[in-house]
Amino acid sequence: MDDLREKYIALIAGAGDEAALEDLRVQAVGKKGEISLQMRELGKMTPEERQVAGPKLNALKDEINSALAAKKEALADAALDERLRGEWLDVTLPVRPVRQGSIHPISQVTEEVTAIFAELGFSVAEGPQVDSDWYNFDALNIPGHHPARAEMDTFYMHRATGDNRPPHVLRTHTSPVQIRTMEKTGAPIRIIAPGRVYRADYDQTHTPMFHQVEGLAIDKDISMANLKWVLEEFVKAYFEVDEVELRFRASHFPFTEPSAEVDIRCSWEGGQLKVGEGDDWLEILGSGMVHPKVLQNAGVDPNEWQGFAFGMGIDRIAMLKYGIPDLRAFFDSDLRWLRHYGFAALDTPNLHGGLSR
Ligand code: 2NM
Repeated sequence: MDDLREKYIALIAGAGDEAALEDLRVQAVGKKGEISLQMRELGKMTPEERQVAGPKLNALKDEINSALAAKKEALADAALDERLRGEWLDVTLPVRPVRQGSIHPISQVTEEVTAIFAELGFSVAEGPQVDSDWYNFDALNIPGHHPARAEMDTFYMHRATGDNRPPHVLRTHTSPVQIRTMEKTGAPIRIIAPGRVYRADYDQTHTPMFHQVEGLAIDKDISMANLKWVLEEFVKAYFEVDEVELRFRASHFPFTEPSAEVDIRCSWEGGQLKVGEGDDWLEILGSGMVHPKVLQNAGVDPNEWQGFAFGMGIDRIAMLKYGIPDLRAFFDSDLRWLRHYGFAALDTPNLHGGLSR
């Protein structure tokens, strides 16, 4: 019995895996194993011999079973350790260099413009992109026969058959936002309204959806002089130059009186735009003093208040600043184009860090 014990304890200790251990279990304590065979011998013994040998055999069987169980657990632990060693990873390592998303130039420029006007005391106003023709046209003193209202320029929303109320439109400018703001908050006002606008037009220089930013300042003593200063500050900050020269050309808009288109002095040496120097003029925006009828329509008393307004194309000033030649590329969703012109996702434009780092 001592030989059996020694033999199996040694074999179990040396078993390399669970399969080898199972073979040993069958060989030792299985139905036809060595211990079971010894148990069968008990029948041939005298009762005295059996009383000594029986418990010893049982104890041996228990001992081998516990040795098998302990070894099985040790093997499982070793297997787990081995697996963990293989699967170890350092969660503090930096991430793999994945290609990161980038900011679309139109978003970047919208942020830049917003940051500049925020510094000048203007907050951002927003409104619906589908609006009534009252807010988009009538309130702005644009009469029913005006060419801007023509079917071919404006996207009209269809009504259910039999519904004869006036149609809604996709806003053709962000001015309806200014009207809604005047109605809602009253004067004084300093806001800009950036956003998408829609016109039924598509060629090299026009897309049916584009982006505008309009500004509005209403107070008791606002004049064209204030408009000129604000626009000079804006142009200097936006093009990141110290000096600019603006040229106001008399113009006509239904919603302003007087109205002016504004050019900035520039040069195009070597195809590269330089703002503030040279002999060329670049048209960048339209502006004027808000028409008294428009103030009236929006519930602001024109005998008490007056103000300036202006509007410009975000897409256009983005092309100018970042040298983007083709307007249509803005909306092609071509990732190669975006990787070329896109901006780092985390550096939001602000005036202190430099707008366009
Ligand atoms: C422009 C040019 C001139 C303008 C006017 C208004 C409002 F609602 F206050 F009357 N908002 N924007 C305006 C004035 C827009 O875009 C070329």
